[in-house]
Amino acid sequence: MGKRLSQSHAKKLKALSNWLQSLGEGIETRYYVDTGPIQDKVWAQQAGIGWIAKNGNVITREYGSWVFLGEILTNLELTPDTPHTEHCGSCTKCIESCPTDAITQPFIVDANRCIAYHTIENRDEKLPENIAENMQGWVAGCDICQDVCPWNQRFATTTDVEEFQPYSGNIAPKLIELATITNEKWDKQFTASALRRIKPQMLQRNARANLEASRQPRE
Ligand code: B12
Ligand code: SF4
Ligand code: SF4
Repeated sequence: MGKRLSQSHAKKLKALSNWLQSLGEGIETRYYVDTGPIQDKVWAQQAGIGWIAKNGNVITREYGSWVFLGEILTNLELTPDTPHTEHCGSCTKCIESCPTDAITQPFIVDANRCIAYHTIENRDEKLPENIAENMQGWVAGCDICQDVCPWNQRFATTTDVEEFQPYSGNIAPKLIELATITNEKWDKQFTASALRRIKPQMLQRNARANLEASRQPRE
């Protein structure tokens, strides 16, 4: 995932950090939200928030895997929660649904085969063939292995936090427009958004790969 998450997550962590520090003298805090060399998922499971699932994401009972993970490091003595147990059971839906076979074994995602990696992080001019041919409409990340997950389909509730809603102008953009997006339009459309990690040239490349794949006859 990109290093630049929406500022609203950091704001909430900052407020909680400030409150923790106000509890006494000498209390130190440091917070991260996809921003530091720290294993977000491992600590989420240890803290009882959810479990690391076969699709590589942490699943919570309340919101499924539709959560960003953040943490605060502190010297404040706290009573730990119980680590979460794993509840994927015998399900393998995510593994079967990944169009590029990126989940090479349960719990292991091979980033080199993952559409999310290539759309967000790969800066090459061209995408590898097995990715370009199987994008299924994705231009910024990929949620297929989460969309098919029963925990997301059946149990996840939608957030009521206003700042976590998507920017209205960014919902369902047209591939044909993204394929030729100018630097100016990109700058205007993706202000202060996690999507800024995907530079205009990358968005163009990703959109074009989708358009080309939809023109190819499937065998
Ligand atoms: C690098 C990274 C990526 C990379 C690489 C992921 C990968 N699996 O290699 C890419 C760009 C592909 C990526 C994609 C996505 N990411 Co990302 N990503 C990260 C990041 C920055 C670090 C994860 C990491 O590398 N950890 C270190 C490695 C060692 O851990 P790991 O990959 O989880 O591996 C564990 C197991 O897989 C296992 N393991 C790994 N390799 C091997 C090998 C063997 C032999 C064995 C036995 C075990 C094993 O052990 C590890 C420890 O438990 C975290 C943020 C953070 N700081 O934690 C976000 C994070 C994991 N990403 C996140 C998100 C949202 C996504 C996407 C959904 C974004 C999107 N919509 O496209 C996709 C999902 C792809 C997927 N199915 O996992 C969220 C997940 C939220 C959640 N509910 O869990 C995180 C936590 C960011 C955040 N703070 O919210 N991501
Ligand atoms: S994010 Fe997409 S490409 Fe990556 S493992 Fe999940 S389904 Fe496969
Ligand atoms: S689809 Fe099934 S196996 Fe994959 S993460 Fe969800 S519950 Fe686990």
